[in-house]
Amino acid sequence: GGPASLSRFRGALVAAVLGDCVGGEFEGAEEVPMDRVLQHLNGLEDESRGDGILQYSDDTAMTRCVVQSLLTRAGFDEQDMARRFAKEYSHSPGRGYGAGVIQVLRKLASPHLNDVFQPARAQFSGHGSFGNGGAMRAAPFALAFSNQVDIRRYSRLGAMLTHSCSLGYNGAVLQALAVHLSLQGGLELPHRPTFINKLISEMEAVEAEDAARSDSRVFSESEFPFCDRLHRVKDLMERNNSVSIEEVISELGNGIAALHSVPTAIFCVLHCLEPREGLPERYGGLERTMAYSLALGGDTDTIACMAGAIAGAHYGIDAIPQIWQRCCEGAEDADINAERLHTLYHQA
Ligand code: 8NA
Ligand code: MG
Ligand code: MG
Repeated sequence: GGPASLSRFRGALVAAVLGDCVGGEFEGAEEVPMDRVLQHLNGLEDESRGDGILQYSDDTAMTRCVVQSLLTRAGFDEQDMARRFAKEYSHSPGRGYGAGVIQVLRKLASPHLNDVFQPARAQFSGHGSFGNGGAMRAAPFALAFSNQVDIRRYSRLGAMLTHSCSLGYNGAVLQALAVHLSLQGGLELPHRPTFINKLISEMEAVEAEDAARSDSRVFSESEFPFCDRLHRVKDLMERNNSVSIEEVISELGNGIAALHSVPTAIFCVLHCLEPREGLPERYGGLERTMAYSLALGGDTDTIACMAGAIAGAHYGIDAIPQIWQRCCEGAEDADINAERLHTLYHQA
């Protein structure tokens, strides 16, 4: 479909759920041989498999809250979004939330809370969380708002409800911008070389802010940490087929920090735009992106969820095997909500 077509909205939201559900199998595993990944994915195609539906985790649980809030309020409302996070957590606390964010979610449930950003600011001795929990739920901001100023502003605020460190919330901004550019056709062949350059120049402005500069110093990162990682993504891309999984992990990371996972997810999508050795020839780009993300190990559900959103916005819904969709809890809801977001996006 053309830029911002319904198919792209559906692809983004459904593939994010898929990445979370399918990636859960390997979350936290240090080494994941591609054989095991392909075995897992092939298993989804076996109608008679006994293990039933794959459940979604915190990534999708919180994404659903973001989506519902943006739709119900027809825009960003921090009180409403915070309430939904708290309610979702108290209803289903066993979805695999990060160890720190649980404290925030408990405090957000208090009816006496005036400043909904305060609990997040109190995390980690006042430094705030740099986890990828803000970025994993950032895609809907790119599906609700059409202009980059709104996307930047609201993806940042949405993340700050739990992640007040710039190394956390700027990961959400980067993820939302990547989905936005993909939705606009930024990964179509003629535009590909500019995709990463645009992200770098956007993040240069984002990371020039005082808060980002001071957080980088506190955590001994370089002055423009996300930009630096995006430059590494570009270098790896230019090396094309000669990049090993080990190098991707050591250059970009596969961990629970936003800095060690959002650029990684972006790399997965870019790398899998073309057929790759070791991946089945029958796979299309979206299937390649999923398989490759899982083979990196580490925070697989979240990296596959973020890569899924970016890739899904590029390939559209028809690129996602229906049999995969049927295996994943929440895929159908995501499809319905994508249509509602598409309407909201084109109304505004
Ligand atoms: P979070 O805010 O609790 O952050 C996750 C973890 O990162 C914390 O528990 C800390 O260990 C560490 N961390 C974050 N900020 C700081 C800081 N300023 N100083 C020191 N340590 C810090 O949770 P989140 O919402 O960001 O979640 C991140 C990931 O954890 C998600 O992928 C989610 O799925 C979850 N998770 C990951 C695994 C895994 O093995 N990869 C397992 C279970 C849950
Ligand atoms: Mg998870
Ligand atoms: Mg995770």
